[in-house]
Order: sequence, then structure tokens, then C-alpha cells
Amino acid sequence: MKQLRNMLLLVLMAILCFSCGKKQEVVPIDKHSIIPVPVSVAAESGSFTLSNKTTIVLQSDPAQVQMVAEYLKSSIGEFTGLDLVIGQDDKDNAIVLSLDGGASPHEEGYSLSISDKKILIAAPAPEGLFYGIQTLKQLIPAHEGSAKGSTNQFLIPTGTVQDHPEYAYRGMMLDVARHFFTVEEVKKLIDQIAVYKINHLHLHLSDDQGWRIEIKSWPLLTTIGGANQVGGGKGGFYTQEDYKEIVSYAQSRFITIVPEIDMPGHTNSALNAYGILNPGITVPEKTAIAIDRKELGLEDDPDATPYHTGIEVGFSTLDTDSPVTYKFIEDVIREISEMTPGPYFHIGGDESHVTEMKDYIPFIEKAQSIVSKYGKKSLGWDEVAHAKLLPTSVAQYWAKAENAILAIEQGAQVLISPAVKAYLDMQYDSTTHLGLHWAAYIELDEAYNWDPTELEEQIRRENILGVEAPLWTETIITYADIEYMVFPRLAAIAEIAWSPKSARNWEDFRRRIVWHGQRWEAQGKNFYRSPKVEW
Ligand code: TNX
Repeated sequence: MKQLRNMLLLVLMAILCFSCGKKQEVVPIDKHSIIPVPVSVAAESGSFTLSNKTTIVLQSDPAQVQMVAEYLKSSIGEFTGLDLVIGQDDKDNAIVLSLDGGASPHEEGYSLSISDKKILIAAPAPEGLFYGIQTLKQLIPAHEGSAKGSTNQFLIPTGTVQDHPEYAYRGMMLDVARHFFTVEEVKKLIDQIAVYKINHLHLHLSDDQGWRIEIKSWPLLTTIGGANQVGGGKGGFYTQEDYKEIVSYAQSRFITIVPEIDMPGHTNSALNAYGILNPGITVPEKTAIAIDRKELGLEDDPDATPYHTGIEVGFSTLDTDSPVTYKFIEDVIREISEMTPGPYFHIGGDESHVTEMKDYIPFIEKAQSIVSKYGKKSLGWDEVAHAKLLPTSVAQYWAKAENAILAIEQGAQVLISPAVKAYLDMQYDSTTHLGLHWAAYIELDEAYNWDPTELEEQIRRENILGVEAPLWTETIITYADIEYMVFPRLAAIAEIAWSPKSARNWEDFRRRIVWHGQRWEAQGKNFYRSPKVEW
């Protein structure tokens, strides 16, 4: 009898121990792996049990939060296998989404409060709810659809997070001109970068090798200018419907599309489509156009330049004296602006090596004023600061600090993208099989360990609109190539753009990124396993 009692006791203890052991598996919220690291995190000792019995509850105006609620439901479903119900009643075992203005004084801020019975995400605007959801998703201890049936439970640590971004503009750029990427691929990228609270996607829509956006008043831009890419190949372009689809998908992830048409240089694809835009500079292999036009059933255009499939830059320019050029850029800026709800139009302006400065400056000023005529703010690579900038214009610092400072002296803001730190097409080290290294090799710690306010004394916090990481695609051909160059470095850049400098720390980032690697692995993402991290 006594033996039986002892055995029962042992079994009981084992069960207790097992469950207490299980409890200990809950990583406290302040030992989290959240990227970007939040402004403040306070831990409590319990846990919330996420299961199929959890309801997503919409407080405030349900219409406004419906979209984020559906996003929460589907994205939690993806990596837990749970199927949460969206409801209206406030009850226990709920994730409550509330547009409570009092929660955070910051436009994009949010607070996340997790108790044993309830998770409350409160924000003054829907974007804050979306960011709170991104944080919550990173606290769920699952990476693949592991829930089977209604019994599956995921323990989320209790505590609170108060958070808001350091910079208003947190961006990535994708060059779709050197190699074209489809609407589906761009949407996938949007989903992947939204996780890190990136809120701008800059699309480099034209360059010497390809013109990627349909302009109805200049149809050959895409039929001829879009039919190539680096290394040869079929190229491609977005119809206006495609572009609108990208814009609206991005909006559903609180990402603003920033369209770029590079000018007056980097324009060979336009000069190849319409000879009339050429200042008549001599370029080799002029015969190539004739062949191509005949294939397309078009008349030969003796003034057109040949198409370009190499990666050299700086040889092309629009004719800055010709009225046709200004009709052309106005048509392009108008048609694209009309489809772009975001505030920016990027006019490029980089590496116009064959445009004389005396021609370049008035050209940029005219382009800038056409951009404002169509209600947009003009963004341009740092060289545009040689021209007289409007106070609403933004210069994107990629190469020369003195240009960024010139822009600041004119009252413009700067977007920080130093090639030596933020260029996602730079190789990680000398063994990286993709990318270039003209600016630097950028290992993960190099991408992380810098701050926009510490680059130059004259570039101060108030001059900085934000941070953007560009991916140029001369060597990037497939979606897997994109992933390899973007991850994990974009997570580092996103933390620079979102988190306060005082909260950032390389050793801690290095620890946190491991968890992200596990989730990427479960998602089948082709990320770079940096040797700086113990994956
Ligand atoms: C410089 S960055 C360029 C691009 C290239 C890139 C390659 C900038 C404004 N111009 O045309 O694609 O280097 O890293």
C-alpha cells in the first residue's frame, strides 16, 4: 500500500516537474529576440496561452482595423497552424486591437500589453497596430505550422512593450531595371520586409539596361526599352495595372512605394526606344538597334542608341536642351504620380558623367519643379544637391558627404544610404558569389555597427529623414539571390532606422538574430549564414 502510495507520489511529482519544466520554457519578454529592438520592454512572470480558442477582438472602429486583424490571423496561422476567429466581444483569451489614441503619442507607435488572460495592442493609428502585431509575432515560440487540432498551445510571456520608430522613413530599394522581378516577387519581398517595420519600398524603375513601367503616352519605352536586361535576356515591365497592384499590396502592409525614374543619366533604355531623346552622343554598336526593331516590326530609328546589357555606368544622357525631353519627363512624371499615393517621386540624378554640370543643374531644377507640379516631393541621389533644391526635396546620401551637406545647407532633408554600410548589393566578404565590392565588403556587423548621426558632424538628427538600404541587381538574377543579399543585413538596417541608438547593441543583436534565422529556415528563406553569428 505504502509502496503504491510512493509510486503514485513519484508519478505525480514527475508530472508536476514535467509541467513546471515546460513552464520554464517560456522565455521572459525581456530576454526576447525582437528585431528591431523596442524602445522599452517590461517583463512579468506569467504567460498567455495562444490556442485555437483565442479570439482576435476588434475594438474601436472595426472597419479600420479589419485589415490588420485579418493580417494577424493569417500570419499567425502560417507559422503556428492555428486558425483564430475574429470577433467583436471583449472577453478573456483574446488578442484585442484598439485604436486608442492615448496609448502612444507617436504616430506610428504602439503599446503591447500581455497578461495571462489577454493581449492588448493599442495604437493611435492602424500602422501602430500593424507594428504591434509584428512584435507579437516574434514572441510566439513556433516557426512552422506545428499546431494540430485544438489542443495545441503556444505560451507567450507576459509583460509590456512600449515602442515607436526613431525615423519616419525606413526603406529598402529594389533595382528592377538591371534585372526584372515580377509582381509576385515584389509582393513576397514586401511581406518579408514588413516584418522588420520597413515602411518604404523604393523601386528603381528605369536604367540603362531596362525601362520597367508602362507609360501610355510613350509606348516604346516598354516594348523596346523593357525588352532587355543585364547579360541579355527578355527583361520585362510592369503594366500600369501591375504597378497599381504593387502599390495597393504595399499599402496593406503599410509600405509606401517610392517610384524612381533615373535622369538625365542612366537613361539608355529610353534613348534606345526613342532616338528623338538623344543628344547624338556616339555609342558603339549602333547596328544592334536596327536588328531589334525589325524583329519588332518597327521602322529603323537612326538616332536611337543600341541597347545596353553591360554593367558600366555614366555614358548616357537625355538632351537637356531639347523641349522634347521636358515633354517626355513631364508625361512620365505625370502618369506615374497619378498612380502613386505616396508623397515622393525619385528623379535619380546620379552618375550623369556625360551631362555637363552647366546642363545638369537646370535639368534637375526643371525636373524637381515638374515633380512638385504633380503634387510630389522630389527625391534624388546626393548629386542633385548641386542644383537649387526646394525645402521639401530630399537628397539621398549614397556616395559623397559633401553633397549631403550641400543639401542640408539648402534646408533639404537627407535620406541616409551610405554605400559602404547600407548597400545590400555589396558582397559580405571576398568569397560571396553574388554582388559587387566597389564600395566595401559589408559583413553583418559592418551593416549593424553605425549610426546615421555619427557619419558627419554636419549631418544631424533633425536633418535626417530616415535610412534606406538599396539592392542594385547587376548580379542578382533570382528571388533566392535577393534573399541571400537582403537577409540578415536588412534586419540590421531596420534596427538602425527604428530603434533608439541607446537600445542598440551588436552583441545583443547577434544573439537575437539567431531566432530569426530559425524562422527564416522554417520558411525556406535563402539567407546568408554570417560567420559572425552562432546560428
Ligand atoms: C552605383 S548608387 C549606382 C548604381 C549601381 C550601383 C552598384 C547609385 C546612385 N548609382 O547605378 O547599380 O552603384 O552598386
